[in-house]
Amino acid sequence: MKLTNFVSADAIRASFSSAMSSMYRTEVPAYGTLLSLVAKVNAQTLAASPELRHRLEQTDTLDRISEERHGAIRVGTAAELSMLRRAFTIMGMYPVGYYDLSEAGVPVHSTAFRPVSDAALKVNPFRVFTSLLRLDLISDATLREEASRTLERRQIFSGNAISLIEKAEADGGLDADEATQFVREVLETFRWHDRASVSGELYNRLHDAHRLVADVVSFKGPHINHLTPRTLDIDAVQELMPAHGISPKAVIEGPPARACPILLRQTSFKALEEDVSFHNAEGQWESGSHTARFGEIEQRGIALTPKGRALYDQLLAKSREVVRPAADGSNADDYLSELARVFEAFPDDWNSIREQGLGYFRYSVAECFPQNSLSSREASNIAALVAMGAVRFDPIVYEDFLPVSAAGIFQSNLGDDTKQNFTASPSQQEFESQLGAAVLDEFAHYESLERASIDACLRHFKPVALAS
Ligand code: OOG
Ligand code: NI
Repeated sequence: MKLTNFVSADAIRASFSSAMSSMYRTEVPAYGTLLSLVAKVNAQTLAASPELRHRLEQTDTLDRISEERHGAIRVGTAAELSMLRRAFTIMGMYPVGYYDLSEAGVPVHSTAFRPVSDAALKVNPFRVFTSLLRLDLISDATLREEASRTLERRQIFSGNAISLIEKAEADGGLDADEATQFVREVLETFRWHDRASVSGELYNRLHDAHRLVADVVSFKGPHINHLTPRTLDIDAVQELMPAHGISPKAVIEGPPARACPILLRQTSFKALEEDVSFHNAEGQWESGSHTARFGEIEQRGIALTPKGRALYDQLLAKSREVVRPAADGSNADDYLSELARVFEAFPDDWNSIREQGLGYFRYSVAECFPQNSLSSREASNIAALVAMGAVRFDPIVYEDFLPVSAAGIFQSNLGDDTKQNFTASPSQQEFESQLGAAVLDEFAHYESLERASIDACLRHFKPVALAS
């Protein structure tokens, strides 16, 4: 019998996430500053809120917080996207959700590669928001053609990376040496290159069409453009950023501050202007600059049901009808107070959120509950078990992204003058065929997690019910 010692996908992901974080810290030192600031605020928040600490301990999710981050990349072709999917599969990361950003003036559509099972998320929840450029939305046909030829010529993966991906697929895994090499080789795809692969002249034309097109097409690979640690108090970090030499964007994206956090709140610091060089017609290097890489932080709250999400979308749209946040921050206070006012309509205690079917919860058997005090009717009814205190419930964390927030993050980093209109054209089917796989429906997934936790509680109490 052949003995194989494969490294688990979770372990490969954890080591990749950590390698990516070290690389980005060297490339963008402000990201390191942000990491220390977030660690400090998280420690203070936990010290000040024993209840939050207890909840995180009870749900076995305290340890993942300090390791937690997401990154983002933008690729140019279907072939690049589908090879990435194969690489991420080896790290236990699967495409979840479809995001159409064309509606928000950004010519991409996206998914998030992330671990999906509870167990995998606990080991390391690293995720990568991955966007595919939509050249079809660029109106200049000549430019479109040049961009597409440039993209066709590049290979964003090393030969070794591709061989290791193929080997893992054929063998069903990678041994320790191969896993180490795999992490090293795949990391190269995300590295920053300060020498553009196009001329300054073509760069300028791509840039004029849309800054994002220049960012995707002009370089050797899809450099990681930000990494985002998870904070337990985003308002505190936002406020402390300037004192640490980081200037945050004007407003935090997403819902307002609440006692019971919902979905996702995010803020970023502006992309840096970096020196790059372009070759000219004589084949010499000329210096120029490019703005793409930034830093971001996020605070995660409960995953909402379709009903809860519809209410969130409706309230967000309503507040933006009254005040649209200006990029320069001039109306930030007005926007935030309007947002807080409008969101009063969203219940802000866990039980109401649960009873009204707005959010997903994980149910678990309460410690030291005297089982024999239950009737069989009570033991088979989750609502009754909750009401009696036999079962506790904790919010399921939202592990995904929000299109309006993502658009805000894109915009603030593309330069605020670049608001462009594209015809909204969501095309999930096309995206899935470019990806080479279907994306997971996030609502169905959260629902199945909730359902499984309910079933486990009911199974736990069932023997008691039969005996009574
Ligand atoms: C991705 C922006 C979206 C988020 O956190 O919503 C994103 C990008 O700029 O490529 O990362
Ligand atoms: Ni992000």
